Amino acid sequence: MNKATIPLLLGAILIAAILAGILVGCLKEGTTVNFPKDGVIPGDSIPPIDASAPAQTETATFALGCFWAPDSIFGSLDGVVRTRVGYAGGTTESPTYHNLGDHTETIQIDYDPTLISYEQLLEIYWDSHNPTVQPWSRQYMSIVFYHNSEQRELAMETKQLEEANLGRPVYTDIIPFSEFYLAEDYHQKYYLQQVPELMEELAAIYPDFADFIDSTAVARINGYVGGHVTFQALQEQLNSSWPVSG
Ligand code: MHO
Repeated sequence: MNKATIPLLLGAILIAAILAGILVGCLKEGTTVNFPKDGVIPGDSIPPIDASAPAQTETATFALGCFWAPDSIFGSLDGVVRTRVGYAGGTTESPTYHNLGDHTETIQIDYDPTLISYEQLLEIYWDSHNPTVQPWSRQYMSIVFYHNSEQRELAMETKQLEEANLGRPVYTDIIPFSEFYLAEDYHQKYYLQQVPELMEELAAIYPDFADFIDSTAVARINGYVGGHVTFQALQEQLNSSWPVSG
């Protein structure tokens, strides 16, 4: 080895180390690395939590940026019966992800009001995004779509509290709910859909994708994949009948 090749060799090692660092960093960012995938779904039929879902639910509709993360966060909560993501707030007919028009990415939550309140959902809503940043597109607006006057009052009150606490204006619109357009299948429970091992098992239990979207068990598993439910809590949840206590 002559003297000229040593710096070259050192340079190559340095570049390799930097690339490896970037790669490891990226993997850490992901939601689908390093959690048990075996034994997540008990049995091969509809879990008890789904078989006993309450008939009486209320609905909350929120926009808080990209809908993938909120689907996982709200789906993890005791008292939340089902979640779905879609588009709302605009006038464009039949929006799609690539033809959103003036709509905003939105999550809709059916919940059991005897187990979780609208106020508690609002608390998580405010905690899960930064509404003091002016939205840079209609796709990612911060909006509370209220379904009744009680929801409207609570949204306005908590928005004021949020502004007082943060000491900055909160750019959240509070508007009446009108229409919700369900997003494409590949956006529903998006984090979970990135885990083929779990999706394979779930496809056998929910051959109809509409049932997959509406399942409480699937919402909780998506919460688990997003890191919002522990393995043990998930097992207890899936095996419980309503009312489920945390
Ligand atoms: N940062 C995400 C946003 C997707 S979300 C459905 C992406 O484009 O990968 O808007």
